[in-house]
Amino acid sequence: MNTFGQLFRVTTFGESHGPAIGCVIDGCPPGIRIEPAMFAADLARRATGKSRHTSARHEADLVEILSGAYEGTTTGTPITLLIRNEDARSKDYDRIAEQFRPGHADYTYWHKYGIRDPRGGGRSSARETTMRVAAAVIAKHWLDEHHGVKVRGYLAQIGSLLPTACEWAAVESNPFFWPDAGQVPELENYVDALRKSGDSVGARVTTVATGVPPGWGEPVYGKLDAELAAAMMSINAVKGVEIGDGFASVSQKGSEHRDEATPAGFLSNHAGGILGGISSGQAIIVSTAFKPTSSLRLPARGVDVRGEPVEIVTTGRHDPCVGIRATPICEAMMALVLMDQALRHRAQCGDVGEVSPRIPASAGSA
Ligand code: EPS
Repeated sequence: MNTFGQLFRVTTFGESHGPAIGCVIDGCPPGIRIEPAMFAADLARRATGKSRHTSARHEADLVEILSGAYEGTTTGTPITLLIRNEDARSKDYDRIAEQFRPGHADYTYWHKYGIRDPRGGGRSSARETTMRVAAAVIAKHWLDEHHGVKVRGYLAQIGSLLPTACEWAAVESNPFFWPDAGQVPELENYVDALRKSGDSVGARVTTVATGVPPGWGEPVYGKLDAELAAAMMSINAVKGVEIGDGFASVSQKGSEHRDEATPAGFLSNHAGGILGGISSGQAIIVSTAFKPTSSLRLPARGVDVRGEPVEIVTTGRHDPCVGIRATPICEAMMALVLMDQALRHRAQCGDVGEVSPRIPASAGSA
């Protein structure tokens, strides 16, 4: 399954070391401005080679629009976006072509398909996330223009390091998307030491959507929170997703967890902006856990395709923490879910007007 969404349907294709990666977006409304330059900023935020803290692969990530647009505007027909791969170094993968990296999808792809593209991990590479970010540029633009919805994220934890402050202004000023500018030197030292040691570490990304009106989502199958969880889980290396207080809700009392309100606004946001699978009008808050990268130069015990024991060492250009550049990917998946749910809501409930005064969203962002 390489297709995501019901009305705003995104299909991605391509391998990390193939000639190109791309996507087809079907069901996109007509009349949206679209030009190659508008993809550059978000693709650069996600890309490798932008700092010493991520993989050194250098891709220009230039988007070609092959269909679905006329004179810079979407026409309602399928949009095809293409990015050519220009800096693949496949020889890095020769020595592990017949081995399974411990903790990597090498093993499961092999047993599922009986064949795999070992070059750069093929489609199990983080490179696949590029097209999600590209497709979401259109979704982010539409959500903002039509509803004033803003989708943003930040790195909320790396290893055991937690931010000591949370300021949106700091997030885009450092290569980690870290919300506390004062801690960046500490982070740099931490990741430098990690990279030198040859090891990797996990991370947590928090993604927040503001401006979502109450009513988006489905009450049973297709709940907004279920689709957000599935969307985040579909990102390579994700091992956990929480909505609002998530697993902390387990130890809370009902009197603590419920979000009380006055006519001036909600007084808390433990629910993460979703009640009964439907947006409440508060900020939607999703937290996503990334596992440590499994491509390590530290030797590990493993087996090869013949079932023989081997010592596995992965060389090449790898991220010591894939979560460092995962913020734009989580934002993209949130935007794609919201765009799809907005169109579904418009289709079924577009005629339902304001039924009573809305409670202002006064709490719950970073
Ligand atoms: C990746 C390994 C590296 C990263 C890649 C993700 O690939 P390569 O060995 O080809 O340099 O550079 O990330 C990207 C290319 C990207 O655009 O995100 C992996 O194993 O997932």
